[in-house]
Amino acid sequence: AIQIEDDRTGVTIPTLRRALADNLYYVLGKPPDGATLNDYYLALAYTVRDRLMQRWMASTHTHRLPTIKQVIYLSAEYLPGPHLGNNLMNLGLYETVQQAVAESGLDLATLLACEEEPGLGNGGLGRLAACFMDSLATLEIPAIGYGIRYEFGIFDQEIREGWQAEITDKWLQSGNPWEIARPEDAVFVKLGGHTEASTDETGCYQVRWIPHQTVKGIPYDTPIPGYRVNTVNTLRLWKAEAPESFDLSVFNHGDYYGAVDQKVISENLTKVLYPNDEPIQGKQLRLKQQYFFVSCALQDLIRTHLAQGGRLERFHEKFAVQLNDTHPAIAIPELMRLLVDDHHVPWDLAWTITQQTFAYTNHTLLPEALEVWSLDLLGQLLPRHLEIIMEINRRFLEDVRLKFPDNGEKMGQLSLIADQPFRSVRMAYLASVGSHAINGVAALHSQLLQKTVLRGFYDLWPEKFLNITNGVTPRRWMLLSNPRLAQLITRRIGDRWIIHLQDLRDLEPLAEDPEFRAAWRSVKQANKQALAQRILERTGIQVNVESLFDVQVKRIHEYKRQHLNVLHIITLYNRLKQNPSLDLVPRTFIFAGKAAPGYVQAKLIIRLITAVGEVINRDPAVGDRLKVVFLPDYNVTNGQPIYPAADLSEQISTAGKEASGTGNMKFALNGALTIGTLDGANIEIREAVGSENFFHFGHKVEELSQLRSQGYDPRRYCDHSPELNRAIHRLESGFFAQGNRDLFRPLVQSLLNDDPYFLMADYLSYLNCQEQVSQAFLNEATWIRRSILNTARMGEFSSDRSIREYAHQVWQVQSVPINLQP
Ligand code: 26Q
Repeated sequence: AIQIEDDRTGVTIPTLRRALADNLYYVLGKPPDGATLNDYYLALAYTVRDRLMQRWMASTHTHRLPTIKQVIYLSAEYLPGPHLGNNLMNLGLYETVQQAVAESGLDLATLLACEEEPGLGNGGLGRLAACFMDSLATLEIPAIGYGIRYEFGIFDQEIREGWQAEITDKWLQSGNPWEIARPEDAVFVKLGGHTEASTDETGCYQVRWIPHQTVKGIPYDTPIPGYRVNTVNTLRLWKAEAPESFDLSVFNHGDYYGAVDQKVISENLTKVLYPNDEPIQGKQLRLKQQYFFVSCALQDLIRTHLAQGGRLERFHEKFAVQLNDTHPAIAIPELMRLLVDDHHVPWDLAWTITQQTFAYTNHTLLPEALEVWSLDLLGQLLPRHLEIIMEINRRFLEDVRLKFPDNGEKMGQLSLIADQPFRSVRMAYLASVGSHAINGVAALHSQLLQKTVLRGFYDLWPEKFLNITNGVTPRRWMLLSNPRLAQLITRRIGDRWIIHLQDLRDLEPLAEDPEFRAAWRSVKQANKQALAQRILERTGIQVNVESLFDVQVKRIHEYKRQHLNVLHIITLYNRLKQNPSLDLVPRTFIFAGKAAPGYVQAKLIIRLITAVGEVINRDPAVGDRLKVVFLPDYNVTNGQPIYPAADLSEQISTAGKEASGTGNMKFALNGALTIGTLDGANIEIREAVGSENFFHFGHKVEELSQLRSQGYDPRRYCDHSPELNRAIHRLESGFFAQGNRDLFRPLVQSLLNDDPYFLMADYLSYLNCQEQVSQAFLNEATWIRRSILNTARMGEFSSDRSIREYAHQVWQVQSVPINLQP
């Protein structure tokens, strides 16, 4: 056995201080006096990483054993947030390190602030992947997350003259202490070219794929430790590089500059994350990214499985592979190709293995957000996969025909290939036929999935379908981001809630305790104070901490209806202008979120929020009764102080459009009350916390389809509501745009002419509901009571619960405690 240096594992304050100084000197090559704050951050990160290493290696070793089933999460996006604070917390070293660092003359909070978060995702889906990785490790479930190591993650957002400006994200610029490159585990991925069929010596039909290009995938591993357990799982992200020998000599015979060009082209593959939270049509590079990481992952799995003496017939007994939406769905034909072409497994057996291996999670019903790839593009980039998809489809449609012999329409409806507007592969259908389980992410969403997008598949295989409602990790979203509340709770009910969130129930009786309510209020006020400070620093706006903090933070999207929130604000402002002495409950409206760079209407919504803020915030007649804040650059880091400070959570999407939402859970867990539509997980949150502790409004899904079928006319609502009319008129008049009547015209026109997201139809209900919110806020004791009850009843929205459901109902995997002294 190796004698492990105490300096790498010890956790006493003197040892930690020595380790910090050693890492600074020997890893970073800096003397204490010549070191920057970032150097100290890096040295501390290495010190913490050292303390994960033994557990990480023991976990990796144990998880490879052939008898142990492992979860493989395939996701094009991950938003883990900064690692240092989280890893300190999970290791149980937060306080000790805080003190050690202080004794070395440093401040932990300052060092934590140095970390650039990996913004390797757009929003909910990427953050969900990160919460799931945390819960998998905490539940001691063997897991690997595979993804893409984008050199540039989601852009940083600045607000310039009220508009969003995008700045490239350079998260790797000052070094990433959390990853370890494993060039020895590189794999090669083929692209383009053509296929050749032949019959081999034994008379076996064989297909060879002769690629146009090959790229090399280099894995970078990041440890994902569970909370206070030995399990440390791996997030393995792939970077594309040019394979030196191949392209540089063989294919480019002496063309040195051409060879360097090839290198640049290869390395572009993982250069940048697409900053859209819905698909962009026909981008070849995006398909390359998807195929690249999926092929790297599957080759990695097959190689380690075979190296462990595993047999390919048993692949699905060793690995349960989860597809995070259709982004990795090309994994289905890729596994078929690897099994059939490279490992000579017969088609039928390969198909059984494939179906038993994969499960698919759908995250959207929006028709414009369902991924399709044109046959042209697929055929150019992945000629063999196109053949395999056609063969999967041929066999599938033959089964359909036998099952519904007299129903010719069925085949066209279920075909993996769409004909309109161009011949393309419907990736959700491919994911569905290739998987043994298909789930939506909230109860309503799963129901609608079965009734709409995947109806035909539900009719065929109802047993494949299930719901698994999303959850969030209470470690990052309570313990780490809301330490004041966490401490108050732990003092009263102990600390088991951190891993058994249902224990929060024990807070229920305390909602009646005036002393506890006062303590709860103090925590909220301190959190509001802290957020107010950040608002001042980042925007220069002074907010009233006694006002109701009314918060909407999420990607900017028409279906999420940030502009409905704005219509409410304008209405309150109009009332104030009409009656300056109006007794209005003071509110601070806080927005944050990024708009896709090419989504013009979303960017205009940001401009609308800042414009309304510019007028209202400096109107002396308003005073500190209304403030409107747009906090720039919403991400995990900047989100953490927001949830604990919210009084009211805005979850106001058009019913049927938000698959689940997860921000809604973070707010309610931290004691905010929700104003929300009956959409996504809002419905389950309302059931859990009690309808008397949740403000719901708006049309339901069925009511909206009725409105639609009756010929929806948004202008009617304007005619019937003077306040709505006045709010729209304010917008039209250029009042918030220095008289420029053109600026917000596109928004106004959309609302009056189509209003595809039914803002006009829900306006009145929203306004009335907001009035009830204001009245409720006036009664402090009952508001706090409701706040406590929200937290107390949110236990089921832990991602631990979601992962337990996946483990039992989809993956058939067990916990594997890691023994450090074997
Ligand atoms: C696909 C192809 C090409 C370019 C971009 C994309 C792409 C990228 C990201 C498509 C979709 C996304 C992200 C979707 C997303 O975040 N969905 C959210 O998932 C959450 C977790 O389940 C839900 O809570 C949200 O309701 C859902 O909107």
